Amino acid sequence: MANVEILFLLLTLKLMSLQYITEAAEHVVGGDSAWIIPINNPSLYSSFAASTTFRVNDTLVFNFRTGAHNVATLSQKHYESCNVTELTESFNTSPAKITLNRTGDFYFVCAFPSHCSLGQKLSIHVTAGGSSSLTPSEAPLPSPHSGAPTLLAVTVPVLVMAVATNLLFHSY
Ligand SMILES: [Cu+2]
Repeated sequence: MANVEILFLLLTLKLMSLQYITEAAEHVVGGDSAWIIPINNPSLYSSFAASTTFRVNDTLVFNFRTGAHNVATLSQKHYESCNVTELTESFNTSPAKITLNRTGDFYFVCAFPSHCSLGQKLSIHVTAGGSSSLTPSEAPLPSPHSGAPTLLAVTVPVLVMAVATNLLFHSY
């Protein structure tokens, strides 16, 4: 009897974890290259944006040397022309974590002189979350850029072990 309970429990936890993964992901901007002037790879941030799916409630993580760069949001017009005198918001301490709280386009630059025009800029398009309409079996695979699944991979088995141990203890 205990085996059936454990199996059911495992299945429930598995489904819960899948549901959780679809809710929000963390995207490390530029991956290992982080947030820099992309001298050796001018398309670093446009490629990153093109290869990543951004959904509402996902988080962008900008890693940079505090004091050497920053992250600022601004309008599309000012983004295109790298006009860093008209900023909406700026983040000066690394890591800058920015939650994508709406759908649509987001524009980021480094506001240090000439960094934007040298390519330290990122524009992304955010789409609706959609997790509530998906059943876990239909959920997309977690993004390789996401931090959440890594954490879950550790926490879920530990949780399962704890509950399973508890069940076994009570059934004997
Ligand atoms: Cu910079």
